[in-house]
Amino acid sequence: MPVHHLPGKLILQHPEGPSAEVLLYGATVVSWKSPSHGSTELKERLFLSSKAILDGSKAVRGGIPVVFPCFGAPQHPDHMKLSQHGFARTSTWKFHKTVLDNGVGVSIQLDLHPTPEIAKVYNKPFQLSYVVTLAGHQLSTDLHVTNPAGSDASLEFQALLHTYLAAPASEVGITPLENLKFYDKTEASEEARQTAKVETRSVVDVGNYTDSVYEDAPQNYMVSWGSGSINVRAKGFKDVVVWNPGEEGKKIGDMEDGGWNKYVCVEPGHVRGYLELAPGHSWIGQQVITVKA
Ligand code: TA6
Repeated sequence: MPVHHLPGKLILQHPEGPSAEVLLYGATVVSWKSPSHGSTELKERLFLSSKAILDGSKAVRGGIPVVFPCFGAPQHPDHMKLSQHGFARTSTWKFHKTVLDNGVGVSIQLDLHPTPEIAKVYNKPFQLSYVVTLAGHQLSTDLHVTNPAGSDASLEFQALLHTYLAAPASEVGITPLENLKFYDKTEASEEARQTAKVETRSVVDVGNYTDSVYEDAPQNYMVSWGSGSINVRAKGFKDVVVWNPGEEGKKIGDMEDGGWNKYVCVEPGHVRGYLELAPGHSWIGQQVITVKA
């Protein structure tokens, strides 16, 4: 089960057919092909806009962008020079090693450490590692954040895996989010966007423009539609974001025509409040995506 090294990207190839493609740019997984159970037909499980810019000049519209150290527009004093969703998804990571290649799974590690480019917008010590693991019907992505031992202060950050799951948006239902507190970013006023709501639906759809930040979520989600279902399990990510722009997607320059009908973003993250690491300490946020049907 080899790992193919191509210019600027890695391809993980499973002997039974599944594959994943990871750009060094942003450590962005841009493709994951896996069969449904009982079938050998490989299906693309992630959405990647046909208008996505892949030359390293802009965050990728699709796949699994890595969001660090801030989610959304920066608010923390350490983050005020950053762009939306931070610098991890727009930095070039380095291949560190093949972690596992045993015929059952293949796993690679990419690293991101401070660079002169990052130092222009962020001056805190950090070390990131990202481990991508491909198995027969599963893809795992683990983000490791370390505040180096020599650092003289705590590291405060947010993190999220901005996963674009390929699915017919008009048919999708996400469970279990009922009774969770959430913040609705589609509200017109900042005050309304900061006012907690409670989810009353047993099955959440994205038939309309949806941008919901669920706090203290169960870290185990089912994303289902007519013919398919995907399980998303998280660890270390206490919140989850559900996003689909609907017709608002027409305003997104690198969104293909009608692209918003082809995905739902289910994004495990720690985005309400900040994680804090003392010098020498680490944190791991993990997402395991499994094809169920
Ligand atoms: O995760 C949802 C979200 O924060 C939305 O508000 C929308 O901005 C989306 O991320 C995409 O952000 P981007 O910076 O990639 O255009």
